[in-house]
Amino acid sequence: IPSKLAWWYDARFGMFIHLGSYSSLGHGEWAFSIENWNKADYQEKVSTQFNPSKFDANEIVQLAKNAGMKYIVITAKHHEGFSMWDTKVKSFKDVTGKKMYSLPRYTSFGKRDVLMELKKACEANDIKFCLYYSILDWGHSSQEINHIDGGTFSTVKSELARTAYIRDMKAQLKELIKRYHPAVLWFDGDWTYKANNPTPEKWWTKEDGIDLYNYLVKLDPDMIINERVARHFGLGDFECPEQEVPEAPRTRQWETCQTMNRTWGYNENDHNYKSAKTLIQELVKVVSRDGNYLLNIGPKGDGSVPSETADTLRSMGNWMKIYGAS
Ligand code: FUL
Repeated sequence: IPSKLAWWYDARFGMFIHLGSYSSLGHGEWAFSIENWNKADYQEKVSTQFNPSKFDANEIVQLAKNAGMKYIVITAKHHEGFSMWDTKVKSFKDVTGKKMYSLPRYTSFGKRDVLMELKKACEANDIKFCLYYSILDWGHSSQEINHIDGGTFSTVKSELARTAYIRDMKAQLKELIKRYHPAVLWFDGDWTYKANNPTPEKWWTKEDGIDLYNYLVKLDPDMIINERVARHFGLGDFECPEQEVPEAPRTRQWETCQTMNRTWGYNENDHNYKSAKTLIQELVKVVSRDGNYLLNIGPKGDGSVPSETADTLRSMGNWMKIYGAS
């Protein structure tokens, strides 16, 4: 195992947190796409309403710690393009181009920094703080959401727009690294499509993934980066099977991410929660096959943790206290 992965490999069990402006709508983190919102309506009617005033970093970290989790990965920016921190990178504005499209600037939430609150609570409890970042961005002026061949992609308007977006994305990532020093940068949204192109050619390429990885490790050589920096090319430091446990043995480190119900972001209509028993069995299977397990919670739009989720984490903690390694 590469030495920078030692703590992560040892950790085995982490918490994923999907929190973004989609949480306020309560239809899951893909609502923008599934419900066919246009940018302006989504931003005006959904994002402005986001107000996670009940977000309690200590409560969340205690839930994680009690369940035996050793790291937390929270969404800094999901596919919708809404930044959870006070980004200064100018192009991350709303569709009118007048307002920064971020939690402290676009909502009535105020100036609290939820990522910093979580980072501090993590540090106080010996939990590693990590960030998720979506490469594709349905809210950014360089891109449009497009439904092609049964999939949802982001298309770029031009090569110029593509290059400028990648430059700005790197600037955002630099902000995140300088401000929050995430132990893991967990990329996602590397599936893209070139506009007006009859062949399924991506605007985000393997070369872009390599370039981004090199850029990031120069900023922080200890930072761990997942394979979704550009999937299927063996890039990054670990693989991310989603909601499945691969057969062992694997050639390199991996982490299965899993939801508690069926979406990652809060979905008020989905009460189909997996039982603590099911999740514990999966955790055991993952660890027995030498993987890591990243179990998701989707706080509500007001930042609070759904009671079903908190209960499940507590039950898992009860099991972990008897059978889990400390
Ligand atoms: C997927 C995303 O599209 C989901 O919304 C979620 O973030 C999951 C972990 O990765 O690819």
